[in-house]
Amino acid sequence: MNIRRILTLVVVAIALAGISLWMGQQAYSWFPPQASAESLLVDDLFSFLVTLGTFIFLGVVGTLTYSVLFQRAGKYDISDGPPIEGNITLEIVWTAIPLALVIWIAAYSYQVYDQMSILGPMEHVHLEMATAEAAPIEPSPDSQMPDSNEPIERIEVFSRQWAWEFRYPEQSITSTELHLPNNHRIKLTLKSEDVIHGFYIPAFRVKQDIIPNQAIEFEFTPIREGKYRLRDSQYSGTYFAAMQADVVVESPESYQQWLAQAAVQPPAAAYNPAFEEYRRASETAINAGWKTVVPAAPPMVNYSGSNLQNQGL
Ligand SMILES: [Cu+2]
Repeated sequence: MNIRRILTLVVVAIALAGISLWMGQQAYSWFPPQASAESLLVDDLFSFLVTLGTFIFLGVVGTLTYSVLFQRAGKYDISDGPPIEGNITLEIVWTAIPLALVIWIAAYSYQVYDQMSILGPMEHVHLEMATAEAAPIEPSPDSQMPDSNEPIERIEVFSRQWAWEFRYPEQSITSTELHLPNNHRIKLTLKSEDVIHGFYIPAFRVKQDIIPNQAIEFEFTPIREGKYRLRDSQYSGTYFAAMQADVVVESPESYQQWLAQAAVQPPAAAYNPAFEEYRRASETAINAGWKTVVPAAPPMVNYSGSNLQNQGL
């Protein structure tokens, strides 16, 4: 290969890298807002994967296009190509590069999961042992995670066909709207009373299956005030689509105010779209012929978000 060719290749590679980096930056621009510390980690990982993927895609498709356009055989040339066989260097290079990339992706993903502390039971045991030794956990400067001294809000999440119910055990408040203080570590205990449901808040980039007869601990940190949507990520039956709730992230002061207000409200049945739809369907004379699980009664809560009704759910 002469110098000119090598230079051309280097320039093309740099241009591709630039385009790939730009693509990586654009990759999550259409996502919901980054409302939790975890969302920054997840989006960075996503951006990294898109950058790598774009570089490989453009490299491969570009080479193919170049060959098709500029390396064509002559019009009536039906001879075979040159008999190339065996190239140890090439074999080593095209094994080593993908291997390095896969290890890089795996290490980076592991690191993200580690920072999100969602590595499963083994890892939790490990972490508890670490705190028992009373070793000071030094906050890494590049970490988005708040340090361990921050107060943790413990909230219980009950899922059932088809409703979400949130319980604040210290204040004995129940709600169908999840209120969270901004910039605080949240520890949820996820429980299901019937089938598998999935706890999913797209703006937080967190998703966790909820398994019946298990209390699943789940942590994250909201970092942006606003109203977000909690969805069920596991299909759980007829009125699955109605299984949504509002998540309100507010300043710690407003959160305390909300708790105080909710605490004095007497429990009342919340509007439950699944239950309402089922009731209306069973009132009509037409028998559709299909069976469904009867929705659970509307949750009795101190506080129910009012806007589910307005959204026609
Ligand atoms: Cu569900």
